[in-house]
Amino acid sequence: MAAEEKFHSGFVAIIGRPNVGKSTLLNHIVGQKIAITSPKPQTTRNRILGIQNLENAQVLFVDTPGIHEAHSPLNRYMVDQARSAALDVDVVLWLVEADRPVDTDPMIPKLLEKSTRPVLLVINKIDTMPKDKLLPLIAAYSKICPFASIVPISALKGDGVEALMNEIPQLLPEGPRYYPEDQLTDVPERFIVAEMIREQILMRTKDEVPYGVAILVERFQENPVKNMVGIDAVINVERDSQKGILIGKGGTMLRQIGQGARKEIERMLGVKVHLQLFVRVQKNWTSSGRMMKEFGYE
Ligand SMILES: Nc1nc2c(ncn2[C@@H]2O[C@H](COP(=O)(O)OP(=O)(O)O)[C@@H](O)[C@H]2O)c(=O)[nH]1
Ligand SMILES: [Mg+2]
Repeated sequence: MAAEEKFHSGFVAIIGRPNVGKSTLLNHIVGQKIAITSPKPQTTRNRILGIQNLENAQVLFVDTPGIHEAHSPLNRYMVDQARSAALDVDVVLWLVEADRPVDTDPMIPKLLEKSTRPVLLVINKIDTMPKDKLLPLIAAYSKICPFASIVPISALKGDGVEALMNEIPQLLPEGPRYYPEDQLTDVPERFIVAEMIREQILMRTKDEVPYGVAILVERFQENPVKNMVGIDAVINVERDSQKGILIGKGGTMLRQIGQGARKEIERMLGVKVHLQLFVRVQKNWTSSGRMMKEFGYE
């Protein structure tokens, strides 16, 4: 028998400031939308696993909330998720944006100092800047930390992602395939459904409204005979005024949120979906540990 190549597996955290494109990269890697994205910061609230199956490796990517100065309990929870993921993995991908000046905030370098794991600096969104600006940017970043390498990419267009992926398996320890080959994530469909509803709210509302919502899927009922799924979900908000905004004049806003989310959910599940949304006020839930826990942020 020919000598078999060793199998590698392990965890790779995708970290960075809010909005740099972490979830966009995760979706591109697994080839399916498992993490919601938006132009607003603090879109991602939880760690989300994306599984990449290769012939000789299984790479477990962990998408994380953006690292920032957090003040509210919910934001502190989010940043804690990211910080612990960064220290808990085999490889760290630190994403920064190409169209921004060099990120000199010491928060992330200080965090990475605590880890002995290799860190790859990923310069994302290179589609938004002239090519001749790239080399000076790489040179400037290389002074910040001893990176295992610096890789420019566009997570949106896919440029450079393959080069980035080629670097990763060799940095992982030898290990088994932890998850079956056809599995893309460990989060339940219900979670992704709730996130897709929240994504529509991020797209369609502004100011503090999207930051005050938590979605609970109360019913997820498969009907194999009709080949459809019935879903009831509650949008919890912090204040009466937010409830009014989310329902909108004559219910138009809630209808738009429902239609947009239903399309995304149907694409994911591959069946017809009947989606019913309700809005409920849970006064100041983002500062209540008990309610945060109830909504899955614990
Ligand atoms: N032009 C461009 N936009 C990107 C790229 N990657 C992400 N974005 C956009 O940046 C915004 C934030 O992306 P998201 O993945 O939610 O960022 P996260 O907060 O780091 O997870 C979204 O509007 C994305 O479409 C990229 O490579 N190029
Ligand atoms: Mg994200």
